[in-house]
Amino acid sequence: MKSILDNRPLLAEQVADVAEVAGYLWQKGWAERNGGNITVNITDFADDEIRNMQAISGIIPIGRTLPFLKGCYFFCKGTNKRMRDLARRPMENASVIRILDDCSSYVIIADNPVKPTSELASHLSMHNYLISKGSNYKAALHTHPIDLIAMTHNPAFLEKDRLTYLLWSMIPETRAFCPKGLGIIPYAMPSSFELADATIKELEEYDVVMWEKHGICAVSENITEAFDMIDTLSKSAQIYLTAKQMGFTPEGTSPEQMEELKTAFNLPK
Ligand code: 2HA
Ligand code: ZN
Repeated sequence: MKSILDNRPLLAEQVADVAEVAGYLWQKGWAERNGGNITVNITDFADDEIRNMQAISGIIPIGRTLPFLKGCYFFCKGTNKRMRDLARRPMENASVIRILDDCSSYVIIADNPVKPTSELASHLSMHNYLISKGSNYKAALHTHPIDLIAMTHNPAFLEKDRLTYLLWSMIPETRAFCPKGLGIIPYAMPSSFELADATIKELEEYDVVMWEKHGICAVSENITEAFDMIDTLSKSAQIYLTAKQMGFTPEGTSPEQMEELKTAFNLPK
């Protein structure tokens, strides 16, 4: 079967990276059934032939107008599709969409008419925000990490930057590789515009945000970096949890050690 990836090695590489990350999400137990979603802005790979490709779906409304997405192309995991299937057969479990000139609707152009993720409103709102800020970020990842979600069931951890400092203090890497910390978004209905709006508000300050009692969302230059930030935060959560299971509260690195790290790595916060 003909694929949009044929003779486009750079685009194929992007899709292979998504498939690799989708496999990790499943292996980590963060992607039950159809849990989680991935979108990548692939507009840079849209050559003339892609721009002229016929739609293979009708026109589908986004539900809002996102002016910075005019003429953009996204690779999107399909709604109701499983991460473990995306890992094995990415082009059957995802699709490429074109945002139309009205900036409030899209069509699917390849390879199959797979309707994009239920969290498309949040994902496209995030991409619109990132482009408006001149960001070079192209990837958005939402997943359900057990340890980090469990922490959001404790109201004490929902205070601004409480989890950020706790997780940073478990292992120096977390501060170095997730330097803006972890934003917290109060519970909102999955797939809602309320959740989308709260998410883009927090992106002003963070690259990774928790959706209370639901999951996590990260944006980055590429899907691998987005995954790595969540993986690093989850490692810290695991260290905290392991110490708690051993019967003690972990000491955490001291404020002086944190400050030293901030200076050495030239960190923003
Ligand atoms: O795609 O995770 O938040 C399934 C979800 C919705
Ligand atoms: Zn979810």
